[in-house]
Amino acid sequence: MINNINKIVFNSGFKRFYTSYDNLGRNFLKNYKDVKSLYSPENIYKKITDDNKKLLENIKSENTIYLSKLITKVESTRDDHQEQSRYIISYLQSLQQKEKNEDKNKTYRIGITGPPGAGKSTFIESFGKHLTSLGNKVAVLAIDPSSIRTGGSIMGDKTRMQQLSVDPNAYVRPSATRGFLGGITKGTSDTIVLCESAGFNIIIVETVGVGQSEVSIEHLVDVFCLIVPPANGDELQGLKKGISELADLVVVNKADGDLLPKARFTVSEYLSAFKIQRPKNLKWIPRVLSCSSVTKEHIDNVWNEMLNFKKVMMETGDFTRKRAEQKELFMKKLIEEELSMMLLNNEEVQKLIPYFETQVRDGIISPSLASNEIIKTFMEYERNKKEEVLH
Ligand SMILES: Nc1nc2c(ncn2[C@@H]2O[C@H](COP(=O)(O)OP(=O)(O)OP(=O)(O)O)[C@@H](O)[C@H]2O)c(=O)[nH]1
Ligand SMILES: [Mg+2]
Repeated sequence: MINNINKIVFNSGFKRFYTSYDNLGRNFLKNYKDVKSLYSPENIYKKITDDNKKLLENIKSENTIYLSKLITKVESTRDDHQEQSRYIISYLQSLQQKEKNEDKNKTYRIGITGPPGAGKSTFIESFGKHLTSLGNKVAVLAIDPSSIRTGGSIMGDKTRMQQLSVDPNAYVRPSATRGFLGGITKGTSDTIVLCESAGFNIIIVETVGVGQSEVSIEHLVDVFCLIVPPANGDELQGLKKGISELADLVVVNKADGDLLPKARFTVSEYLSAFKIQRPKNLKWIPRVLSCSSVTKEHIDNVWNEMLNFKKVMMETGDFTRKRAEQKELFMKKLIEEELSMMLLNNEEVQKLIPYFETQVRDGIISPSLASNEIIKTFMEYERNKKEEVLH
């Protein structure tokens, strides 16, 4: 009898088996060791619906409508879309992994961030055109945290990247961030995989450097480039704080006309700041460059320095290691995020939260005791649900 209660149905989406609570992890591994091909591309492919398979077959097509439809799917919050997205991305990633074994790291993911108005979009327009003129295929993912509030910036970006938008070797995809935590990164990470599978070898991700967004974008790209406008002493203090520590490359934009002396001053300020700062990577001291996105002067230098960075990272093995670590970290982040979503959306938990909030506010219960009680209730609920399946 006790045994029976302890038994649960384990449903991985691929296979169902019965096990006991005590041996859940161990039995999972034992079962899966025998079935090595369980997560093979072929098996994952079987889980993809015919409609989505059709989109996948055409993902490399000149017409980016198929790519766009797939991106819309991974950005969707609908459960069935999310489930399909997981299979689609996993399938594409395993294909990429296979290809990479033959020809290592064909793609380059570039993160562009910087304060509002620094000229990021204008820079990407000129930089992107430069890259396509060299024979690259460039995808630009513009993430705009302000778009939800203002509703207008996305259109602004489209007009700012007018030439790139119509370049047959470029794909510009503005996307609004979603309200919930990490909504940006999950969709963006999947979108990067989709764009690469569609044949784009350079992926540029633009974010505005405010709040947390630049931190998470750092976890999605190979090189992190900070774009700043020319600034004087006081303005610089604000600019240098925080994200310059993450930058592999600082580009002082708008180095043209009257702004040229101010741009030179800004470059020297950043250079001296990096001299006293402990580098993020011992093999690479962040470079500081200047350019003009309007006159296009020195745009090529920025690209050459990025290639230089890639070369150094490939030689040290950091390039591949970083991508592997990013994926692992991402899995952990998703666990945290999805677990807390499940918990907060649980109807029983929802009944408890206002009660505990009041108790905590009034100092009757400590935050840690309250949070523990809530989690315990949630786990109890989940356990009972599993047992119901058995009876
Ligand atoms: N003189 C000069 N102006 C520039 C340059 N690059 C951008 N600008 C101007 O700076 C303003 C802001 O440019 P954007 O490209 O929209 O800047 P952004 O960083 O993308 O702005 P947000 O997306 O709103 O954060 C525009 O008026 C541009 O014309 C440059 O190289 N030189
Ligand atoms: Mg912009």
